[in-house]
Amino acid sequence: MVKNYEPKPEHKFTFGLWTVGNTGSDPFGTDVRERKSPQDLVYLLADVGAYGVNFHDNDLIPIDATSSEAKKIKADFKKALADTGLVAPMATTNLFYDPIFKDGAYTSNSAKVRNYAIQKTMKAIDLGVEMGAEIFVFWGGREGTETDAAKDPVTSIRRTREAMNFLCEYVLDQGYDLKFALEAKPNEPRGDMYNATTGHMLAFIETLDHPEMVGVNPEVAHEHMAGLNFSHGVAQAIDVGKLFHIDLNDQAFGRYDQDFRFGAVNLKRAFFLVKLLEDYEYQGSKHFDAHAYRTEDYEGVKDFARGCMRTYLILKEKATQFNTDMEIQALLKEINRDDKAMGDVSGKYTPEKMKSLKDFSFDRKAISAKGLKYEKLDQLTNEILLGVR
Ligand code: GCO
Ligand code: MN
Ligand code: MN
Repeated sequence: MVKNYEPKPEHKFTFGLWTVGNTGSDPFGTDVRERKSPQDLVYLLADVGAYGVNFHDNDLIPIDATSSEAKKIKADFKKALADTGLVAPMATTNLFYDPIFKDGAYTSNSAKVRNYAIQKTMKAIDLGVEMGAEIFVFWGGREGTETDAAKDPVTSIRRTREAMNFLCEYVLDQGYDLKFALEAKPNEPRGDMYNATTGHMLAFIETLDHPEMVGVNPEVAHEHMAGLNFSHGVAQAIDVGKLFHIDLNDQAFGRYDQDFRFGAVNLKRAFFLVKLLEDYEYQGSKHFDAHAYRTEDYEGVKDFARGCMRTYLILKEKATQFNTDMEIQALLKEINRDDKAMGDVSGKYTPEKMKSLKDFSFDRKAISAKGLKYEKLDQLTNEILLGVR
């Protein structure tokens, strides 16, 4: 049987202009691929079967473009979307590239820089909405420090809150149907960045004036850079209904920001992530925020993009296999078996339950003597992934 892992619109696979448009430069070397226009990147994405394309304001319109240049670029981009049927579900602001943001945007010590950043974001929101975006991502690439002598961290958090509150009101005032998704990263390019993980972001969101408008955009590489289990952060976001968007890629722990193809480094972690997203029927875009190796030409960029989507779909199939494997399911059932004796003592607090729990006699030794069969469960998982089951 020839398996079909063709990406389809319902999978909602998206790429940023900056991902397939990455020219392979790094701090040690210049471009290895020629720069392509936004519309050419849309055609490339259509060619590999993607559903949508995301962009920073300046991926589409250079920061110094005149209004007539901007008009032409927008028309060309819209034509490419119409020609290909691709959508542009997410947009964002570049608040890190231009030297004005060398010490941050919303957290800069300069009131002019902070307000320029808010102005730039409002314009980026207008542009995103014009192209059809429903999600607006905030990644504060320069919001942090190299030395904490420079900024008071509490003030920085308060400044970020002030900016987010202002921008939420802006969206409401314009009557836009747009939600915000905050993306955490622990470091790079700054020495340390504020709200460093998805967990920090989730806590911060609850302090905003309109928390209902704001969720998270967790990224695999960013939590791996922090040495964390990505699926656990995503689970926390799912649990509180805040997984508005996701950045899929891969990254070895303890390395620089690698932005590898999804599943390129740690297939098992990728598997548990896909399984989590599928088990909980995540409905948002699956955005691949990654780029091809520097060794590649544009054929290699297409291999990279196809590989991201194909790996996701293969792992999705493996998740179904895991969920229907009789031996695995029997083990899981046994592990999670209801314990009738606990019915009267657990659940929501009542004085009666509390009393029965306090009086209950637990056979500690018998409970701990039982093996849990996780070795077997994990080996069966590996065998599914290795394709021998
Ligand atoms: C990074 C980030 C960015 C953001 C992008 C959208 O590590 O550079 O992941 O790629 O996702 O700026 O906000
Ligand atoms: Mn990243
Ligand atoms: Mn990202």
